[in-house]
Amino acid sequence: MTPANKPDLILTGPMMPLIEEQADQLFTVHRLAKAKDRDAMISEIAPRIRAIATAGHFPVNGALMEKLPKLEIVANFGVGYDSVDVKWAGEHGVVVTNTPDVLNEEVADTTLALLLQTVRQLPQAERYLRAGKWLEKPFPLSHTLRDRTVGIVGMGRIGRAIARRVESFGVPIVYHSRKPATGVSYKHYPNLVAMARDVDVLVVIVPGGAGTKNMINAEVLKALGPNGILINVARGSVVDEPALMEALKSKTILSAGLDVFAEEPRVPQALIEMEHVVLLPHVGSASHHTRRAMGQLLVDNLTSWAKGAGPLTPVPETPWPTKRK
Ligand code: NAP
Ligand code: 8YV
Repeated sequence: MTPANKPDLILTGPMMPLIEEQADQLFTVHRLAKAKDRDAMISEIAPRIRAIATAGHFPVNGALMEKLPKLEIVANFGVGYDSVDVKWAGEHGVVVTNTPDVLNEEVADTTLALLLQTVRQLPQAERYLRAGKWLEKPFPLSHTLRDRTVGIVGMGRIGRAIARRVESFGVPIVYHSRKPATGVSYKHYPNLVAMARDVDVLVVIVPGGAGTKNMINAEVLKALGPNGILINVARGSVVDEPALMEALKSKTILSAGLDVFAEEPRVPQALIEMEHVVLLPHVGSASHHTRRAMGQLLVDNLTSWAKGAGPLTPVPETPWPTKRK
C-alpha cells in the first residue's frame, strides 16, 4: 500500500515489535503513548482514524470511539476484551476482534502450575531453601491435591484445556457456567454457591466485565470453606478482592493462587505480606511462543479487514459484517 491509501490506525500503547513493525507497513500509525498531549493528538487525527489496536487495561470506551467518525475496527491483543465497550461498538457498527484459542494451552499450563504451587506450597519451599533454612530442618509437610474435587468456574476454550489437564491428576472435576457446556461430561452446577460448597478448589476462568464483577464474593468463599483453595486466572474484577483478603486472613478459606488483580499492576500490600498465598504478575499467556501467536492474530485480523475480506476473529457482540451507522 502507498502511504496515501494506508488506513490510519491508533496504537493505544506500546506493543510487541512483531505488531508495531507490521502495523507500520500496512497502516499510517498514530502512537498515543508518544503524544505529548493525548487529547490534542486524538482531536487532530480523529477524522481519519479507521482502526484501533489495543492491549491491556487501556479503556476503549464510547467516549473515545464516538470521537472517531470513520472508526471501523478495534483489534484487541488478548482473548479477554473487557477494556473495550463492545456494546457501544456493536450499536455503532464497529467490529471488535480478539485473540482466542492460540493461548488456550499456555494459559492452561500456567493454571495447573499455579494450582500445584499453591497446594504444595512450592514457592514457599523454594524461598526456604534459598534462605538456608533447609540446613536447619526439613521444610514442613504441605497440603495436597489428593482427595480434592476441582470446580472450574467457566467451561469455555481455556476452561476445557484446564479440565483436560486436571483429569490427568486423577481428581474429580465439576464446573459452573450459565448454560451447560456442550461436549463435556463433567457435572454442571447452575448455582455457583452450591458448587463452592461441594468442592475444595475453585479455578476461575470466565470473562471480566459487568456480568461477572465480584462473582467470587464473601458468600462463595464461605461456601468454599476452611480447606478451600481459590485459583484466579480470569480477571481481578471477577473476585471481590477485599472479601478475599478477609477470607484469607480469617482462615475462612485455606489459600489462593492469583495471576490477576483488581488494580493491575498494583497488588494490595496485605496480599503481598501473606505467606500462604501465591501471586503471579498476570503471566497466564506470557511466553514468547504464545505472545507471538497472539500478536500475529491481531495483525492478521487487521490485514484481512483492510483487504476487504473481513476480520478473522470478531467477538460475538460485534458480528461481521457489521451494520454501519
Ligand atoms: P470463553 O471461551 O468465552 O469461555 C467463557 C466461559 O465463561 C464459558 O464457559 C461461559 O459459559 C462462562 N461464563 C461467561 N459469563 C459467565 C457468567 N456470568 N457466569 C458464569 N459463567 C460465565 O473464554 P476463554 O477463551 O476460555 O477465556 C476466558 C477468560 O480468561 C478471558 O475472557 C480472559 O478474561 C481470561 N484470560 C486470562 C488470561 C491470563 O493471562 N490470566 C489469559 C487468557 C484469558 P456461559 O456463557 O454458559 O456462562
Ligand atoms: C494477556 C489475557 O496478558 O488474553 C487475555 O485475556 O489476559 C492475556 O493473555 C493480556 O490480554 C495482554 O493484554
